[in-house]
Amino acid sequence: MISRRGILGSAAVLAGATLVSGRAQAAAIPEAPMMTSPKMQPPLVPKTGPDYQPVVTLNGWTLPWRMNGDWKEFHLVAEPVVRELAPGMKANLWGYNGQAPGPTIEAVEGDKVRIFVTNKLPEHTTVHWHGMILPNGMDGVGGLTQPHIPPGKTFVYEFQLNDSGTFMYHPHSDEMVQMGMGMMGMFVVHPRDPKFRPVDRDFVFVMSTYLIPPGTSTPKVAEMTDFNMWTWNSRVFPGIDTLPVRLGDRVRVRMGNLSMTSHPIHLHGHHFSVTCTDGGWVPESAQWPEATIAVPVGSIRAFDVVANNPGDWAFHCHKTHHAMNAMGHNVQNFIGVPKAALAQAIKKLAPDVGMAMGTTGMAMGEMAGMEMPMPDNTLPMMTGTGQFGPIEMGGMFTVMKIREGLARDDYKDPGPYKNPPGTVAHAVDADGKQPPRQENAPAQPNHDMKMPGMKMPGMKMP
Ligand SMILES: [Cu+2]
Repeated sequence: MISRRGILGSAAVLAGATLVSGRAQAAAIPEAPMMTSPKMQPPLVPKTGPDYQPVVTLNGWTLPWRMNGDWKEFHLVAEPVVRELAPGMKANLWGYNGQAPGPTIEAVEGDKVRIFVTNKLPEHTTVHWHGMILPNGMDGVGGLTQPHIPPGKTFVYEFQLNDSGTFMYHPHSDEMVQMGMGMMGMFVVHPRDPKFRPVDRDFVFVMSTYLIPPGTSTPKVAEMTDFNMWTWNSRVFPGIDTLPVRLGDRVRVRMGNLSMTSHPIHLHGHHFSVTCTDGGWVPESAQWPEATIAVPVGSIRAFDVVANNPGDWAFHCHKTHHAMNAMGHNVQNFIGVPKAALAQAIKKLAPDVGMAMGTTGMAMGEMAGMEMPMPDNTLPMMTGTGQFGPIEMGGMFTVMKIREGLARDDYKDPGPYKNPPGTVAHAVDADGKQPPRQENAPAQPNHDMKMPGMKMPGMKMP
């Protein structure tokens, strides 16, 4: 189409006429793509422009765009959505283009982006581009840098992406409600030079938390600390996609945190370094090895790891109550308490009192097996099954599955890992007796350990 920009020429646009150009273009708003599935969509390989390794979004998708002259155009629609947190539980959230979080936006360093935002919420909103260096009037802070976008209206943001890196977007209108309802998404800007820190697989997700009382489906957004759904891309275990990786791949995982607390994220079986934050790329000389990295509130941490250790590696938040679902909340500790008589007494007083921890902990019997009746639309506190039994997790937990010979673009869950024979922890034979223990514990540690009686295949006894 003929635009004022075409008449003025691109030099005039670069001189800072973004708003003028925006008005000229507003008559031709691109169609807003929609997503109905909470499943990880394949990476969106760029058909034009510089080449890059596109990201995959856990339980999410990348927002398609169109080129209009030298502008990359996107269309976000802010709206109420129903998001499945895991099979068995749906939540009424607010998000973008059919899902919460919104789709990942991907572009290339140097791109000029034009992002239309249509507000289909019952209240006004804005979009703030977290971490991005842009003109003040494009920063999306309602009242401060722009008028709020009223319900039913479409605004346009235009800016040039001067830096590559990992960023986020979220409202800066009625934030406690709108982010508490799930409005957020990731914004990845790839380096223009494809040789700058390339990776083979690039995963991205944003962390958010909700308080959704058991049996209900709408978050209590006024909560400050006491959340019960700890989510990656508004999904909880066992609903979070696994991260399938080919043995030897260089893998990047980009994690945003728009919840109200920090999350120490731990990957088993590997060491890695933080390579990028929402402030840009970390110089190699400033990186150090880690196995757990805290992602502070309102920040992004991306780490690069060489997937050189095959297996099913747990990948989770290390705050234990963040790897649990709602029923794990406010549970009374009854470890060591014989519970049968107590339960009878409590049932008479308050038939609906909910769950208490078992006499032996939560792992055995009714808790992990979840034979107890639960309210509708409520997930077990700990659930999921692996090849060796119950996994007993919830919330922020998934698995990086590293396999030999996966196809380069294969992101299907490869199933359970086939451990080489003799490499799985196993029971030992104590001849039917109790394994020996030291008889009289000395005041000082005894380093002279006797080794009587145990049969360990392959182990030489002195
Ligand atoms: Cu956490």
